[in-house]
Amino acid sequence: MRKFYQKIKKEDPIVGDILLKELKRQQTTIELIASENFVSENVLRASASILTNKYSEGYPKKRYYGGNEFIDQIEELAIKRAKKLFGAEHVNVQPYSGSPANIEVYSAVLKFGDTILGMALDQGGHLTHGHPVNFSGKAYNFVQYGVNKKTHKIDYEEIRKLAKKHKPKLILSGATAYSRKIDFKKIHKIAKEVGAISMVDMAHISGLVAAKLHPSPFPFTDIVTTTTHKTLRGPRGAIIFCKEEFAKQIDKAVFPGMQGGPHNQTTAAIAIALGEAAKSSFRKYSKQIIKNADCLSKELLKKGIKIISGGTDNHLILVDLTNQNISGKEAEKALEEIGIIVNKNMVPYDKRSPFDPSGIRIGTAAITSRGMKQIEMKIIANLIFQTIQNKDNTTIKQKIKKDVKKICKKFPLYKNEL
Ligand code: DSN
Repeated sequence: MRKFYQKIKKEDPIVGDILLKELKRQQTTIELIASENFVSENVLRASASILTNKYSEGYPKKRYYGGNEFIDQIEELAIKRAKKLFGAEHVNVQPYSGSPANIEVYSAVLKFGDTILGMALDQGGHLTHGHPVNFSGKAYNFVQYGVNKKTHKIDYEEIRKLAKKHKPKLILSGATAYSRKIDFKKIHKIAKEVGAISMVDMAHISGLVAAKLHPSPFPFTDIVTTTTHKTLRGPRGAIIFCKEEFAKQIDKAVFPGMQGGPHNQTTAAIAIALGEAAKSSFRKYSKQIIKNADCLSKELLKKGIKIISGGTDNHLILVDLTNQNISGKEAEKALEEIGIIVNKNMVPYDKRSPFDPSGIRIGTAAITSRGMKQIEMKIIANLIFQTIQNKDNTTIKQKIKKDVKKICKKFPLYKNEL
């Protein structure tokens, strides 16, 4: 891998040097961003492949450019694997990423101004689930639900009440900062009670769904979106799945409605990732992600750190720092200084601002890809705790930094030349 980037450095010293530095950063830090992962070497190879050279607007066998024989094969394969892995009726693998995928769904089945029920960002949702600064919140009339004030879990009765009151055309579930299982079936039933389309954005948990470790939104949900680079461990991209009745509208909304040429190198990498996710080793890996998150969460709780909803069922832990004399922003910074990478995050009913919220969000997918297990989770929990306690003590932080490097060395990342 180093050699690969050293070659770039010979021709373009500036870019080559940045790539080498980023490689070292990834190799020598503990990556706990809940939406990130480390892809396999084959996914990486395909992402950097010659398919980046090709234009192929349209869909397999219906392209606007010649020369797409092999591009058709790769896209058809990705579609076939996605259908099989999740049990979906129709699949579109062209969305550039999760945000465009969501907007493409809204534009496929709704009119501007229509009402959508979605989870608020500061309660665990996503920008594209109706935040006022996002296109979704400007173009559609979003009504937002959140989590219960006491349990910090989704309150399905609240969703039912809001659905009955506002009669949305679409009910959206899925989250970016919610650590519990989501009852997609219950939400689908509510949607049908009020005549709404049901939609699930399963981006964070799609790997766990593929591994049958989280209740699946298939086959009943009308439309499902996912990014491919989180627990699914693929390249940066997205997929839209839908029932056959929405297929034409969805495909039209993606191309030509929103996008131009698909990123074929990404499609190839998605096909590889879907192939990997169908293997029994992926289920074992996904089980370990959950075991690691559970262990890390319990270790932090033991140290008196508050965890939103009291624990986790998935890959994600939302840490509430309000009793720790440190804000989310300060914690993110102190942890980055010692080589542990997290993101500051709002906690439900946060009194602080999104720029300096009360929490941090932690995920275990990336470190599980490196091979770390419970024994490392105990050490990492202690390193997080020590850092939070000693945020201004440079000597202690220098020592913790050495411990982080030691763990990283034991779990090498991208040592092979690709
Ligand atoms: N940015 C992603 C996340 O961190 O959850 C969602 O798109």
